[in-house]
Amino acid sequence: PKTIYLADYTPPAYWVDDVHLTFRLAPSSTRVVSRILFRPNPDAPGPFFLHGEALTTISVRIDGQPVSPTPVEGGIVCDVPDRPFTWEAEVEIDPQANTALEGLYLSGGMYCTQCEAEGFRKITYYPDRPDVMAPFTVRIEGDAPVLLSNGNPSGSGPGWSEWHDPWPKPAYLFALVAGNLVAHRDRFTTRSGRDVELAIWVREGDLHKCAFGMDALKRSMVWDERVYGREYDLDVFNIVAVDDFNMGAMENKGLNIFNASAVLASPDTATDANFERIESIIAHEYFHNWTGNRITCRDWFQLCLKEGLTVFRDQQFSADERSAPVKRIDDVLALRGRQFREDNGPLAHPVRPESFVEINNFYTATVYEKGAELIGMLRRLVGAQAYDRALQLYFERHDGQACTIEDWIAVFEDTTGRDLRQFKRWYSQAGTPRLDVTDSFEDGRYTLHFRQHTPPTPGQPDKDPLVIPVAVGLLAPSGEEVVSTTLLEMTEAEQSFAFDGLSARPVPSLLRGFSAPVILTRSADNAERAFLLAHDTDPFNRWEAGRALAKDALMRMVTDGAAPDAAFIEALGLLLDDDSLDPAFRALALHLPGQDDLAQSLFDAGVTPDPGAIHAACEAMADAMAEVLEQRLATIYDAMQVPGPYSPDASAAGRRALANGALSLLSRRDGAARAATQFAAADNMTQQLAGLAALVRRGRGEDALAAFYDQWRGDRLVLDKWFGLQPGLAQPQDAADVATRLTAHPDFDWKNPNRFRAVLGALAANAAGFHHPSGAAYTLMADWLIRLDPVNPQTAARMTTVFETWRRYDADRQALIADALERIAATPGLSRDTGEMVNRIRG
Ligand code: BAL
Ligand code: ZN
Repeated sequence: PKTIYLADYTPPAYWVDDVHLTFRLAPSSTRVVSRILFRPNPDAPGPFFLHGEALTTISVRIDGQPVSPTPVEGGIVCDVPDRPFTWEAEVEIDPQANTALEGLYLSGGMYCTQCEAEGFRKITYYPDRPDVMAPFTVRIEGDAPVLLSNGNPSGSGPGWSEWHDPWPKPAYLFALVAGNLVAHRDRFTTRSGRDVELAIWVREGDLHKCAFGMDALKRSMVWDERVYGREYDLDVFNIVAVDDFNMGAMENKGLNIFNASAVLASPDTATDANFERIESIIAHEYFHNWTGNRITCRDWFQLCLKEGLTVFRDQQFSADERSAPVKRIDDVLALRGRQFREDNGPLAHPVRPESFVEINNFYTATVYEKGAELIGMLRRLVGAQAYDRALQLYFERHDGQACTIEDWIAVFEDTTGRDLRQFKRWYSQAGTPRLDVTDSFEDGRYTLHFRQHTPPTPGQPDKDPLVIPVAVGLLAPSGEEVVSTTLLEMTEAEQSFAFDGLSARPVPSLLRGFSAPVILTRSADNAERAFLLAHDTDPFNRWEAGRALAKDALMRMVTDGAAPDAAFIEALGLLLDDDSLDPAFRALALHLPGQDDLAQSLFDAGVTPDPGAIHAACEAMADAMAEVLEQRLATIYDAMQVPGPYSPDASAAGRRALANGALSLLSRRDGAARAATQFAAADNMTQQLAGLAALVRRGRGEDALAAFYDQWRGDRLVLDKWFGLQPGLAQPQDAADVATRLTAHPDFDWKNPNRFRAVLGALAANAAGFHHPSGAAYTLMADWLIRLDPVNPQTAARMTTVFETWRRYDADRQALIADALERIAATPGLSRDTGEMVNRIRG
């Protein structure tokens, strides 16, 4: 397979001025008729090439005259006139056979599309690249009652509908949906007075699950007007829920298509976490209308231009709608859990990669989440007001264009006069920087010494110093803050910053709010951490101090056989008792660090992690916490019960999170009696699932699992929870067996990405189970990846990342994983997607 390089980018040889498509829908023989106005690009003359894959050509004409294009790899070439001309083609495609869920496919009898990144070429011949933008008119003929496409409806009758999208867009934003759907409708009036009809289209039985998504959409529309000055620009905004979908959702112009799990929610079927995720994904896709659609990417190497920015915007939205500190902690947990893991392994790549084999493999935590961190750092460095001005310039200057990171950086340079060349290294340099800190105090002067260092990553042995914004506060020994949050700008490999006029050596609170995506190393002692846990004014660092204490205690248990640290548990108890603290914040503090996170920290400290020992340490720590804090936890459990009907709002969700954190620990003391009661009495999914999880964890879940299955077997999204919970919570020695049994279950519809991920993804997330020395989970995973790959390469390739940490482990585990990877790599006909991933992971 061919590697594609950013350095090889050339502009398109032909522009498109207008697109007209007619679809005659039939499950295995859909006809697509295209009429496209092309115009040669005088700045980049070249052959006339159109992408096309799995298309049966019926006819092609140029300016009405039949022509015979020549098939070439990935498409066709054709002799064309040296002037604007009309291309007309009729092709036949087979949506029913399309299990890859890319292009036009059928999901439960409903036609839908997914074109990002390169799916449009499976629909018709076209320059399927994001820098070719055009207005589209689409006519759909089919017997489904609902026929949708992008833009505004421009006509309809029995068996047909027509749509016109006036905003020039790249083909990856094309969408079509046809099916037996019903709408949850609403309206929105933009601040300049445009009336917009809103609809969420679902199967009839899901109509009661749309209200929250609609509310989130309207809140997103208001927020983008208020915060970014961005208004919606069509008469309709349609969202469709689809069962079979590779991603979370897709921002097609005016017709967002959502994985059902990312939009459908009712109190009885969705957890608080589901509601929160839905709110953020609805916002994310809506915000793409400006950051992605009106201004798109020149090429796929610039993916972070729209994704990093849109993630940053959806994070800002959630922080405004909910608790900002809790949101920041959640986002950093996700960043460390997924992006740091990626950055520290064989799949590390820059936020703007320089090459790829299959672009679908680069929809990564690095492009998305680290991409968002870069925007946050820029905003911190230039200040909120300059950020706002730069964004307005971005929207004015680039509306209707396909842009690059250079364009993005330029609006900040032009607005602020700053030279951002060094900052731009963040886009090209992979790996998580380490920031080592030491300090000194003399004659009232406190000095912080920083040293930055980014370890080598594949293809990048040497790294240059980055601009690192370090937000710092200083606390006096009394606990009083003597220097409020100050932003230090580190630009050198080593740099010192001094604070004068201090009467005593202060305690530093470093990297407040997690001001840069780095790993901070400082030989802080636990007394200092306990001090910050008690006194820091920065909520993120307060949480961070507690987490550092927990991590230190757990690592000592693993490496030295230490007992659970009584001082840590006592500090945690004080925090839990502090009713002035947000319950959601206390719930986060109660969570022990993840076992994968501990494995990486041990590895970084030069210890080969043993997942079984890590699991045992976490269990012993949880037992000790439950024993010591039992009375407090019982009080909290009772006090945090939320009376009245269920509401997914942040305050109620925070109380439930704290109560359920307490429940999980209390189940170790009460024979899971509270969990059984809660499970039986629950009137919402958050409570029901927390009860079930606690029962399963304690080995008392058999009856509850059976009851849950009987209750929810008709609801695909809830059944995914049932499938995921079991391998996720199984004891290490049982996890592979549990997953094997589930994959033989009649409801294991493995071609559905959500169901596949529910079982295999949950197995991999159970670190001690996945890495059990038997190697059974590795074998099971490889078997299923080999089976899924020819059916759905994109989802199979994504799942290979479960092996990305393999170099951390001992020789026996490495040998077992190497065998699994070797077996996948040797599979005849392996997809480009999975082939690239396995090769990169093997290194
Ligand atoms: N553009 C792919 C899905 C998303 O990031 O919104
Ligand atoms: Zn996105």
